Amino acid sequence: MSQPTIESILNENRLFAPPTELAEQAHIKNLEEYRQLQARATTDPEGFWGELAARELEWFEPWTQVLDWQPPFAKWFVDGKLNITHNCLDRHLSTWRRNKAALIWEGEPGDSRTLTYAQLHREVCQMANVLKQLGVQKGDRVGIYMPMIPEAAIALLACARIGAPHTVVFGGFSAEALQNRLVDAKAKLVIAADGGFRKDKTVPLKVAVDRALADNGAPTVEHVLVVKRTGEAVEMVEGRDYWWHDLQAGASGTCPAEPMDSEDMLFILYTSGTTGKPKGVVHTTGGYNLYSHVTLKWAFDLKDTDVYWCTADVGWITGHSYIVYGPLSNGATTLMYEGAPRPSNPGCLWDVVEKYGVSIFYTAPTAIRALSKLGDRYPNARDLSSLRILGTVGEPINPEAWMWYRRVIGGDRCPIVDTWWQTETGGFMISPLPGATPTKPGSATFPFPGIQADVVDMEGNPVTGNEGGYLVVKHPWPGMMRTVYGNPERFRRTYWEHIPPKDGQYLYFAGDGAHKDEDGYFWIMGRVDDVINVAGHRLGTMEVESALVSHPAVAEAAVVGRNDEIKGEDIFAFVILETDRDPSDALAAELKQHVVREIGAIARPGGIRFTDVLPKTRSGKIVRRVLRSLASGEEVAGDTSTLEDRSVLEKLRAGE
Ligand code: 6R9
Repeated sequence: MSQPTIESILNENRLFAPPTELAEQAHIKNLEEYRQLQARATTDPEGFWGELAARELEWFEPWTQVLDWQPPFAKWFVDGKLNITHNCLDRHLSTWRRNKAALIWEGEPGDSRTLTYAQLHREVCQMANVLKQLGVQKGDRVGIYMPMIPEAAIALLACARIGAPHTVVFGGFSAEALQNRLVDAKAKLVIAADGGFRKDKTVPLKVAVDRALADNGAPTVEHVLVVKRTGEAVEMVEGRDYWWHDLQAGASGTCPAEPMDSEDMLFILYTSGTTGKPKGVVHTTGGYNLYSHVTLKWAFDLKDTDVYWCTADVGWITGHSYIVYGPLSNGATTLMYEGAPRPSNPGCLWDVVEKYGVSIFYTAPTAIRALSKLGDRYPNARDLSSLRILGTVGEPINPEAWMWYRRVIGGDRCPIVDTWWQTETGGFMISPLPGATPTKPGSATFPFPGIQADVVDMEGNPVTGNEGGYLVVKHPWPGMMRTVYGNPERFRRTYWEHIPPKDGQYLYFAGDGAHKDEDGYFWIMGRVDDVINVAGHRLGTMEVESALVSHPAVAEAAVVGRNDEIKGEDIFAFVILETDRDPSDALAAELKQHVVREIGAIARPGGIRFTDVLPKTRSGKIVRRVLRSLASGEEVAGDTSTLEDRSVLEKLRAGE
């Protein structure tokens, strides 16, 4: 083999069967059923997706062709007409769900609101009319820069209602990041708030919008619509800025859903590349509606009786697919929380679970590790018995964090659904089905029905056994991104040209390392860009980090390669200790030995640095690129605008 693959050294054999009672009532009840679906989808993908699209969604006009595939460009449900907000709202109004809670919202200061389907529909229609009144037409892009308040969901849906693609920018991003995205998307209007509450502080947002628009910084933006959230003083520019509540007061609650072509753009969402400017990932209407709907329904076994809570931010794809569109399309109750664990209330998540009787809880490994560091006392102080399924997304989850999640939060009773996917994929790609799939801690298990995923080398040959390789998808799927906004060549280059077509099949390159074990379980090993090359052995970051986290003193770890004259690269580990442990040379030596014991001498960290902070994106992913520079004593290069907290850099530089 001319190109090196990635070696797997993790040894994890625990297996957890789906709970019997849950399986009996699940949408997909056993592995046999999963295999049948998968076999059908593989032999007849168009029949499989076409049937689901007809059964799960309402269409204004039917499609003439399920898939038009001109690699790497796909069209799904060609000529079909629909509106995703009709599927998320209107179709529920003629059923008993009319007065069911669609959105339950809990604000950080303790305020709360519940909107039924009828109420949500009305507010979405009002804002859709306001957008029209401000000159927004079908096809115009709208920027959204908001905290986690109901108006954020309403804003997305109002745009979709009139066919104006939205582009949500994380409320945590800087004015500069906002400006770049508004310029790239040529946004006509921005929906923002005065500010939001986060971790006991107010975060000003309108100020950042003003800065982004100053000196004609985003010349296409004509108006700014501002929700009053924190109540702090903001400057309103005459003729440009309007208060949401002022315009809502005069707006009609009726607004027909614009008939959209299945392939009309629904939204652009920017993902940060490590180099170059962020890519505008484009999703369209029909395929995305179906895919976010059916993945949530099956992977979380979503039922009408569930109270479903995803802790993501709407500025992340997880918020789009699994706080707003997926749950509402299913007629579910979706919970939205403005807050985050904070010094004044470390147990706030469990308060919310108890208060609303949350039955499905979906969060990120970073949160699970932070929560487990706080110990069992906060979750133990609340009644979590309403929970029946737990999910995770965003990074590989270390087996020990998985076990803690299962034991302490799930009471050893709830299946853990580890969902591997990306902004680009629109929805879950590799994930257990809680009634069907026996789970292994740290594995995302099997491809979702209809997804043909594999692990291959650089030539596209499948790799097996302990050998890891590159995660690819071999057949288009309805939720896939369609292009990079304004740059189809970048789309082709980034995702379709790393690995050549194999046997006439184009391979989507996800940029993640993975391996498949002898039972066919997929294990995600981390980003290919982060692979460490030690004396010719290519190691993924996840396995070494998991070995460190399995030591009782370690709460969180991040490993990177540091240049080494002899070995090429040497493993350097950044380690956050459990609250009750102190750093020492003896402990560093013990941790190195621990890694050797767990996975072998090859993975022995050359250096360990104890720290209290790690650089993370707002969605909780460790930014190893930054750590790599720090470990090698180099300047931090590349885009740091997506870091949640840039003061972390200063702290790490100062040796904290
Ligand atoms: C949904 C989302 C995508 C990248 C992806 C991978 C990592 C996400 C994961 C996971 C291991 C999981 N990732 N889920 N790695 N196990 N369950 O996170 O989208 O922000 O675009 O990030 O996140 O590296 O390639 P996005």
